[in-house]
Amino acid sequence: MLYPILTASRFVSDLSGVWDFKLDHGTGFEEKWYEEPLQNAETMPVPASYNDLKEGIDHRDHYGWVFYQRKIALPEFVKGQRVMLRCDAVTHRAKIYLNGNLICEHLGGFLPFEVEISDSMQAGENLLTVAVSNVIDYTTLPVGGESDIMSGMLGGFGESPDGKKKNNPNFDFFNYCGITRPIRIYTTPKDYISDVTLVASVEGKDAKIKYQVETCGTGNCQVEVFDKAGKIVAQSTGTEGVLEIKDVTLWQPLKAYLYDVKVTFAGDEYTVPYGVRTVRIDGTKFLINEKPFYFKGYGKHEDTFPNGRGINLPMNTKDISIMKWQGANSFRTSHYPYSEEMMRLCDEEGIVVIDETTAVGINLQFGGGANFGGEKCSTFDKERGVQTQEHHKDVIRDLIARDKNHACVVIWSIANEPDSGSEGAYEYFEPLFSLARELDPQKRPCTLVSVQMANAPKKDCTAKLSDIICLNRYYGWYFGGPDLKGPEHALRAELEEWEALGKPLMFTEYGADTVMGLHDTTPVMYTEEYQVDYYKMNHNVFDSFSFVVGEQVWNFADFATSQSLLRVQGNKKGIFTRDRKPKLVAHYFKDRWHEIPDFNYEK
Ligand code: BDP
Repeated sequence: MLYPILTASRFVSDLSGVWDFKLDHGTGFEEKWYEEPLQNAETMPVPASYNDLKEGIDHRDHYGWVFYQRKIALPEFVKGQRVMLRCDAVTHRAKIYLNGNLICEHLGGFLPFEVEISDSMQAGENLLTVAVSNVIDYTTLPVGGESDIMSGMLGGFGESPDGKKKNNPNFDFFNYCGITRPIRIYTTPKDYISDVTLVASVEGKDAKIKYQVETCGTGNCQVEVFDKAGKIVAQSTGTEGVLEIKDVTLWQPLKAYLYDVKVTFAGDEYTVPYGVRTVRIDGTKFLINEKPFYFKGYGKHEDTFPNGRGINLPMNTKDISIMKWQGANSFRTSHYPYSEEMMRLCDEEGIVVIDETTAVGINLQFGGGANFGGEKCSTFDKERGVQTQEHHKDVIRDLIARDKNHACVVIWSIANEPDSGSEGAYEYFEPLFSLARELDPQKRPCTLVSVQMANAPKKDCTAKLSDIICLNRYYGWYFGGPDLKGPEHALRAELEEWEALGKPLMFTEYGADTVMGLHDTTPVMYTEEYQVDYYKMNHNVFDSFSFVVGEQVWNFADFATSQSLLRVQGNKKGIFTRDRKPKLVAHYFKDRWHEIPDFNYEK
């Protein structure tokens, strides 16, 4: 799906601003709130998560639907154009009404969707209502359980006396929701470009870009490639073909270079910024532009105060600046696709990205399998387990459709910490890997991010399915510690087993909760000194295996989670605090990562 941009043939109007808003305690649809202006509405900014923007648990812990509303109108000059309403992300489920009529429904909180409104708009003012639900369960991604993974084992008091239901995420980040990314109206001519697919190959100093343009209507198609100076370097006609660039400038990690690929069809124009680079795996090496790359970076979250998961452009820029300060070159979009603005920024800035789906929580063994009030149920149990596979396929389709042309994306992560060692896991995941491989025109490597379990190299279906093994390991935190000798030994023993597989392996999570300001001469857990020692121990091990091709810490910054005894106002594993102040360990990483080259680190 094309990102909405302003061109000579397309107009974009961003609907960001303050909308009317109302929490629905169960009567919104019955009373048809979408037909009339909302009564007793509150103000609410769009885009943002609503949870932290008003005081009290009614907003923060709301369960169910909320209604957003505003008036929209179309100016005369768009008459005769195709007019689209595009939502970049509504978390997790959306119903869109125009003048009281349902015009669109969407499931999944982190990917864009759109609906044509050319014929449903009336002259003058129109009432736009977006109803949003945050309810997660065993059919949604991410997955919600019957009991919170962090507090479930300790038991709550069940439902509250007033019958209020609760969201119980099967994952460790706050279930922020609302209209979290922009909603826009954009226009195209009636004959228009609907998609562009670009795949580059490099031979010597030259590159070939295979292109395919999808169109609606009739007209001639022309494609031109411009360099940074605005000079034409390649061109072709027709909706399919090859663009040849002589003496190409490659897109490199931290040394980005983007061409502008401009497509013209009938009266429509659209430009894709495009970086030429190659990615492939050779034995135990991960090659970018044919050179062995070493991932240095982070698992992240889209999580800031008070936006919640709402887009925060300044913080995206700040985060990338901090990454560069620290000598990092990459991150993973844990645990959902990030905004299109962030992906475009990473293309511009040369940050390498592992692009993850919303599949987090496909693991009913979390919290000791307490999801059924202590009664265990296997994750892929046909009747009682997760029912997410079809939706998971849709997410993979939509993610690849959105991000396929990004140079920054080098790996697709199919899921985070699923129950990939259990019965039924291979059958669940094999079709998903096949689908991703079939759909990605660039054939990037695929992985699933693997949870710590006993005997993983033998049991975990990632061994068979993934092109690169990605491990989340907590030796010295959840598993062992504070004495780090035992964990070091166990980590080494596990890596020796993975090595036999002959695939590259990287760490996508390892970390220790650390409360900024806690210090001790003898490192004890939660102090800044312990975090440093924890990472040093892990690096001792990583550095002795040449098939380890990367280290992404957990987490870039502290972040909000559900409340529980294990979480002190959120997850504190950040290298930085939530407001991006460095902990002691940030300086240790700065020294280490500036020493480690981006290429040819592991001999
Ligand atoms: C891993 C999860 C991540 C958590 C992390 C932790 O992938 O989402 O936040 O552990 O416990 O299991 O800090």
